Amino acid sequence: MAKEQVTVPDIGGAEGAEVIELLVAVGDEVEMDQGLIVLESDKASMEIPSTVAGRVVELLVTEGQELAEGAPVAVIEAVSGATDSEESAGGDSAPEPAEAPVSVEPSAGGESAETAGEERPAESAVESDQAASNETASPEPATAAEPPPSPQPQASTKAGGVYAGPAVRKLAREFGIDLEKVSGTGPRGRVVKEDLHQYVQRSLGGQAAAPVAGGTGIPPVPEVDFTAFGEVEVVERSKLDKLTAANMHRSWLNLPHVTQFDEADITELETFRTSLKPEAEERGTKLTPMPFLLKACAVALRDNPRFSSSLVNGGEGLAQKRYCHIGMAVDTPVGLMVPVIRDVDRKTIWELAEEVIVMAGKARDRKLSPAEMQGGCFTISSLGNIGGNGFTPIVNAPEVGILGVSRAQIKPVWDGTGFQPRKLLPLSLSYDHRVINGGDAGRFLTRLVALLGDIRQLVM
Ligand code: CAO
Repeated sequence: MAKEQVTVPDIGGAEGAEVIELLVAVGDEVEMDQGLIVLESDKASMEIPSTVAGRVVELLVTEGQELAEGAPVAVIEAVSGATDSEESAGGDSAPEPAEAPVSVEPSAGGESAETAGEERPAESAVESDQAASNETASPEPATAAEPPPSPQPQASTKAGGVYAGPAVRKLAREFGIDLEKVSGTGPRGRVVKEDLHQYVQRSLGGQAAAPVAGGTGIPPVPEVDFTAFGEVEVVERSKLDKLTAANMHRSWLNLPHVTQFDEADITELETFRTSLKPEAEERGTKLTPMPFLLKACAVALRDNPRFSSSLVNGGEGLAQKRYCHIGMAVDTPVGLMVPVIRDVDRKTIWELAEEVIVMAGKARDRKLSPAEMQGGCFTISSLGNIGGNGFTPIVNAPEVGILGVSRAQIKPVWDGTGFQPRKLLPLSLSYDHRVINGGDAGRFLTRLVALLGDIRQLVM
């Protein structure tokens, strides 16, 4: 029977992604598109799927190994002649580039979809590149000098319910540390070397001296046996859910958050938008407030460039971004995802309207590539179609600002002589107080409110 070598497909530019889990062992029968291994880069976790149905005859990787595009993963003895590559390229064994799809982890309910057997070339529970680069506790590198653990294909980095790389496991063994007792601060709650250092420091009585900056040293919430109170069903969380949770937790612990609130009078904007609905229909698109919000944010960011920066060099410098890419939080059945709309400042309202629909659709269909979720300068999270008066969004670090948008409502507004019915849009701006001060935020929000109140200014 034909043997096919499965290699790492296009993983969205990720260099040196680490093998964090082997999903199959030699001898296992696998389906086409079934995940063989899980790779984790600083941008994403993704399963590398089999390009053929058959039996695993050789696993060419071990946990902790770093792989790049084209690296061999496994040899599969095909049960039938049909393979991805043969179908698409007349027998060329090079795999199609993986579409790294999101099944949100933010950001996309990866796991449920995963377990439902969705046919995605590579599932990627993606965190923003910025978020990843902001980690104070960086994942331990898999060094070439350190021999990988003996190849045990069934061993998982999640053994015992704990995510940790081989180097960390080795270190934990050497110190006799039970990894289950260590809180992980890496992506997806992964235990990294710094967590072990903190754990040892605390065990030696250094609790008071433990730095708070990395989010370690905080007392864990004790587990409760809820079955003591009634019937309970425990549902496995999706990868996307867990990745989102890790990103949120990291951002919340690392960034001093402040949120400011205001309301924009969008009465005229709404009149204008409504007047364009027939044209939108003719164009086969839909015009919601989102394209106007994107455009207004682009102008406010141009006028308040600190909101387009990120801390670098351990806080010694600020990277000032000269591009205008804005993330848009999308609520999907599997979790929260944040596609990034590029060059917002250079696009028309119609182009943005189209892109909002395309990106939201891709997010919901889990078709976003990692690249489409990276590179944002700022994020908009709109709950306008869902409801609520206001909320305090968590900054998508290492971005420094995020705009929360709630449901617009008609309210009476005093115009000096009487109350007028005006449509008011509640806005909440959260920011990293290490970079943005209250004055910066006040100016940004005031500018945004002015732009949305008089959209003619958007073209100035
Ligand atoms: N106030 C009142 N109505 C609003 C509104 C607001 N702030 N924002 C949108 N709407 C209306 C739209 O105008 C549209 O109605 P019409 O068809 O009559 O014009 C309707 O709500 C539906 O809009 P939409 O949701 O389809 O499109 P959108 O462009 O406003 O938003 C998207 C797109 C992807 C941002 C949105 O669908 C979404 O997923 N939001 C959730 C984001 C989220 O989960 N954030 C939380 C992150 S932190 O956990």
